[in-house]
Amino acid sequence: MTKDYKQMWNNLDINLEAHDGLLAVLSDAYQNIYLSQHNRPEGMKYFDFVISEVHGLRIEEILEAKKERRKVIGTFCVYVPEEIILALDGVCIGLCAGADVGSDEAEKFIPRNTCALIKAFMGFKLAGLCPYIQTTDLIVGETTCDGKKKAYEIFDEITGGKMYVMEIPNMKGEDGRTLWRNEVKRFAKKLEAITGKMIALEKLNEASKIVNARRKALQRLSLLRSFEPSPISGLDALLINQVSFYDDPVRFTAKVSELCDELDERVKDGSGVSKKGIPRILVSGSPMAVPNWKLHAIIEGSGAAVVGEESCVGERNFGVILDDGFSSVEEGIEKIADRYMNIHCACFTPNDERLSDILDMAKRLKADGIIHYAIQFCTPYMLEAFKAKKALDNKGIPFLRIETDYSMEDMGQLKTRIEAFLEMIGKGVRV
Ligand code: BJ8
Repeated sequence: MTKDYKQMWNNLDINLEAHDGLLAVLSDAYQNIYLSQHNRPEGMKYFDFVISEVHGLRIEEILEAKKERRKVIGTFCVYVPEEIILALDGVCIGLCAGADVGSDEAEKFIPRNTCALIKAFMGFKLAGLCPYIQTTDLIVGETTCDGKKKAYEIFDEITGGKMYVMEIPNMKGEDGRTLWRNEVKRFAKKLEAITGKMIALEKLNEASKIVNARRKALQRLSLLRSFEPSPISGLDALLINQVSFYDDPVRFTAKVSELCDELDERVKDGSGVSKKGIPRILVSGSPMAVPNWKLHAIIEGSGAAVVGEESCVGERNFGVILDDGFSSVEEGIEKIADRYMNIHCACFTPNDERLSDILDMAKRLKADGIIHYAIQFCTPYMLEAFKAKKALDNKGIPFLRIETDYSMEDMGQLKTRIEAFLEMIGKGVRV
């Protein structure tokens, strides 16, 4: 941290003692997992800095934005249309949900066997550990999985009525699309009401360009990982994707582009972060919110390279570019709604498009195997893993199914399974 933020946290009702403990654990984990990596690109220094200031400088920036009467909108899902938030001068923030904190408190409100991500966002709030939640004017939920849907009802009470829930259809037929378009319109009206502004065409076009530019920068980063050896570690790429949910979008895009220029040079030189010939792994499944680095750390610590994430903290967030340049606000809202319906979350049925996405990514990124990651008790991804395995078996692509939570208790067991998987890939054996 560049300075002492205690007064700011105190004003936000943060539990200072517990928060100090959290930052100490985070800093140790970052040192061990990230800063111990070799041959990292220079451009990662910016992202190291952002992480070191995760509850400091960025919170200060958000509080400055609030002084300018800008509204802060917290989210938990990549279906929330950020363009509309930005068009109304809002700040869009992905809320803390990636660490095992406050679970004792959370379990007073939700069952023990709830997925770690839901438990975490409840826990962060109940334990007074997330300054982002404290800055929000509105928290946007979505009817994706049952766990989130029901947890949002409780979260609304805990946050003093800050929740707003968007209805996401379960199926992508015409009725589902119509429902979703109406939901996006309802969301736009809600934001207009809380900001006291009307969406202007120019602002909507400008916001769409900002979000698209970030998507394109992340696509460029993804493409660079297709080279062998990969010019950046999977851990670093995961971190960049995690940071994309709360950094200022324009600054973030500029920094990712600078980093990609550096990675371009590495590719030209044929240099990378690891040796050529090591197993290349695509991770697919539930999202990994910051600071969930567990699986990547085990895979890369076992001598493989993670070359992509078929995940909402990854390709599902940036894979589809919005058809921007609208001639009316109405056209913009409809195109925005349609763009988001092209995200293939396991909450939809059927969801065969996701299987095609996994196969496409495996091919494009030259993956030698897929590790399917489901957060324990995440029913949509745990179940969809079976269909994914069948689709990959049919193509002869090795597949390993992992279910885990945020705790470190199963690290040894996971490492053993992953090492065995990598060994089989190395011998060209199908799993
Ligand atoms: S679009 S994946 S961000 S809903 S891990 S809470 S699904 S039980 S996060 Fe998600 Fe949007 Fe879908 Fe992506 Fe439920 Fe699973 Fe928990 Fe999950």
